[in-house]
Amino acid sequence: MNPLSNKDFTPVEELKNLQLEKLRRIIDYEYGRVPLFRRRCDERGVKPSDVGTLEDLAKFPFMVKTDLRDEYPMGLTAAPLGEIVRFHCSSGTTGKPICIPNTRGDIEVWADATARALAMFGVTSGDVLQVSYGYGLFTGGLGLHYGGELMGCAVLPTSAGNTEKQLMLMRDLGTTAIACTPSYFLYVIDVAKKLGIDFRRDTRLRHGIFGAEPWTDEMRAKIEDSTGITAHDIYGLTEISGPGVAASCPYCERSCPGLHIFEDHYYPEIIDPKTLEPLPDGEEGELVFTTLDRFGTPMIRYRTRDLTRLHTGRCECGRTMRVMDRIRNRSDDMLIVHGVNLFPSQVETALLSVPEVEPHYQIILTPTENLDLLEIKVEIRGEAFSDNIRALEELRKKVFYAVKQIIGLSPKITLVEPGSLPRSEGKIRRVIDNRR
Ligand code: DLL
Repeated sequence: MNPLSNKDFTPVEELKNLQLEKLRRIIDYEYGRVPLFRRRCDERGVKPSDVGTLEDLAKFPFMVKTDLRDEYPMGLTAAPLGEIVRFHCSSGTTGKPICIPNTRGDIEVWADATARALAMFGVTSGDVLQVSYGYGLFTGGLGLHYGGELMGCAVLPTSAGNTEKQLMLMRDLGTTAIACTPSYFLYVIDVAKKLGIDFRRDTRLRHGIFGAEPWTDEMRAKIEDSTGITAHDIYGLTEISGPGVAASCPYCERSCPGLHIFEDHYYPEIIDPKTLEPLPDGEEGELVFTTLDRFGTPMIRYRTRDLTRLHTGRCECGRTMRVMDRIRNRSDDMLIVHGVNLFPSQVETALLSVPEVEPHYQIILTPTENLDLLEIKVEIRGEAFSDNIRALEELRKKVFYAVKQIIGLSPKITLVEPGSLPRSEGKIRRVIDNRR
C-alpha cells in the first residue's frame, strides 16, 4: 500500500479525536482573525471554547458563497499576505468571482488529499498522468498536478483543449491516466474516433479521473465501454481546496454507492437545506464542509449546495473515511418546469438508454404566453443519422418516451446532427434557461 494512504485507515475513534482537536484549533483561529465570523458567532452567543464535542459544531454559523462574494477579494482571508503563496478563483454564472488565497501548508494538505485519491484509484508512481483539466485560476489542473507529483507520477500538464495534440502526446508518451471533466473526455473520444484511434489498441490509457461536474452512472458505463478504461470519480470545490475532497475507491465504484471523504482534512455534515438542521448519516440533504487544516481561507460550515448522503460503516476496502453518494445534483441546478422539479442528470440517464443518440444534449427553457417551453436538443449517433424522415420521426418518439418516463414532463425533442452541439474543454453548460 502507498504510505500516503495509511491515514485513510485511521481507526474511527482515533479519527474522531483528531477531528475534534483540529476543529477546536481552526474555530479558535478563525474567530481570532476573521471579523465576519467573529461577529456572527457573537450574535449567536457562541464562543470557540464551546466546542466540547464534534456535535457542538452545529452551534456555529454557516458560510455561503455570497459571503465570499461580499467579502471579495480577501475579507475572509485569515493568514497575512506574507503567508499566502497562491490564489485560486472561481466565477459562477453571475456576479463577482470568489477568491481563495492558499498558504504553503494549504497547498501541501491539498496535494496530500489528491495524492491519496490517486492511490485510491490504483494510480502509482509508475503511471503517466495527463492532466487535461484547465490550469490557472480553476483548481482542476494545478490540483491534480501537485497530487500527481506527490504520488510520483510522471505528470504531463497538457491543460484542456487542443485535443488532437492531447491524443498525440497520449500515444507518444504512453499516458496511462487522464484527468479531465467527463464531458471533455466525451469530446476526446469523438476526436479519437475521427482520427481512427482505438483506445484499447493504440494507447496505454487505463484510468480516467473525472469530476468537476455531475455525471451519471450511465455516462460512466458509456465511457468505459467505448475506451476500456476505468472511470473514477473525484470531487472537490474551490472553497474547500479543489479536487481531492473525496474520491471513489474500487469497492465504492462498484458496490457501495459513492466516494470516501478525506475526513481528516475536510469535516462533512449533511443538513436539511430548508430547516438548516443537521441530518443523521443515511439521510439526503445539503453537504456542508469545515476545513480542518487550511489556514489561508478556512471555511467553517460551508454550504456547498451539493445534494448527497453520508454513509457510516466499513467499506470493503477497509478505509474508515465516510462515504458520500456520488453528487448527481446541485440544489441550484434544479429547474422547476410546469411545477415539476427537473435535474439535468435525469435527462442524461434517459438519453443514455437510447443507443441511437449521443450523450450530447442541451436543455432549453423558453417563456411563452402559456406554459414555458421545454426543449431538449439531442445529437443523433453518426450511424443512426439518415435522411429517412420516417426513421427520424420514430427515433424522436423513442427519445421522447424515454425522457418523459423519467422526468414526467412532455418536452419538445429536437434531433440534431452529430457534432453540432457545443463541446467544452472544461465544465459543460447544458441548460439554457431563457426564463431568467
Ligand atoms: O470543480 C474542483 C474540481 C476540479 C473537482 C477537478 C474535481 C475535479 P469548482 O469549480 O469550485 O471546483 O466547482 C465545484 O463542482 O460544488 C460540485 O457541484 C461540482 N463537482 C465537483 N466535482 C464533482 C463530481 C471544482 N465529482 C462544484 N461530481 C461542486 C459531481 C462535482 N459534481
